[in-house]
Amino acid sequence: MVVTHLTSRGLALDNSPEAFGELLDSSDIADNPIAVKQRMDRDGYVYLPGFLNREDILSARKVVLETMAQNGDIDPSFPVMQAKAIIGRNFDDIPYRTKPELTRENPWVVKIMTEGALPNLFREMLGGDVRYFERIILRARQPAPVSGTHPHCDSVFMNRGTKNLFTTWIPLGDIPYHVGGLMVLEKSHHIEKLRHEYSDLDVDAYCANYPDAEKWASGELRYSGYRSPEDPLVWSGRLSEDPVALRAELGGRWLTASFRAGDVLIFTIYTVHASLDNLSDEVRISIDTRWQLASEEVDERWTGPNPPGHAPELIRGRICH
Ligand SMILES: O=C(O)CCC(=O)C(=O)O
Repeated sequence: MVVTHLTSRGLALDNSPEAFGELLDSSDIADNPIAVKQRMDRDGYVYLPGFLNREDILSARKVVLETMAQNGDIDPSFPVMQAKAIIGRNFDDIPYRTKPELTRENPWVVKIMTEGALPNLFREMLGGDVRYFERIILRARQPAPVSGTHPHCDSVFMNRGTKNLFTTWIPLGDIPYHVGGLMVLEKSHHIEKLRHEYSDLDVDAYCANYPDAEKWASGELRYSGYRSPEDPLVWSGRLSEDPVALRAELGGRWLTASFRAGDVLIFTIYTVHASLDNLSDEVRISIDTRWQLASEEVDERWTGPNPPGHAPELIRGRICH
């Protein structure tokens, strides 16, 4: 692996062998769901290069990029599939994130989620009928100075149902290191302190036994713990602002890969992850989806024909200690 000058959140990553490495390629066990489950328990993630049909992924990408081209968010002087960024243009990617026609109604995404390799793997791995969250997130990550995703665990966004829940991160296109793919913090799912403190928090909850509870309940205040520098009233779910310091504190290595269309990275809701900054001249496109047993409790924010997401009516009070 030749990786130099990679950054995350604008900070140079320590690329020494103790601090940084490659995701383990598990394609040799892809057809053995028991082994996949064991590896998930051991490592907190399973990386399956080439597991999905590359052509389906590229078709899903095309649907997304054609919309972005129509909106003037990628450079029209290049072929649409290159997703060339427009220098100096910083668009808001939030409207893309859950847009149904690009995510849960994108026919190629539907195909990936309902046919073949992915549902079969989860069915076998979890030992029963499975479902995925209808709220699928699309990321259209622009080149730096827009930053990679801050370190977090998915638990704080989706822990109102079963915890036996898995994220699949799916690059919609090739994402070599400098385009800024996902990275997971090695063995972080085993860190007890994180599992029982940070991971138990809920981005849509406030402390009902604190004096300002009324203000939270009325929606005047919104956040529950760690403040986001961009909006001090919203907790963004961040575990840290600094992936380099976080790794030094928690140990393990940041693990990533030069991703290709067709790869899938699966991880637990307790696995700390973040992403590299996009140091290229193209927009980085990926989706993230969630899977669980159909028989287990679901998080209402992420499910249903029109998942409400982090809607104000779903804010809850909790007893804080
Ligand atoms: O794609 C990214 O940068 C972040 C993805 C993520 O946080 C997730 O899949 O849970």
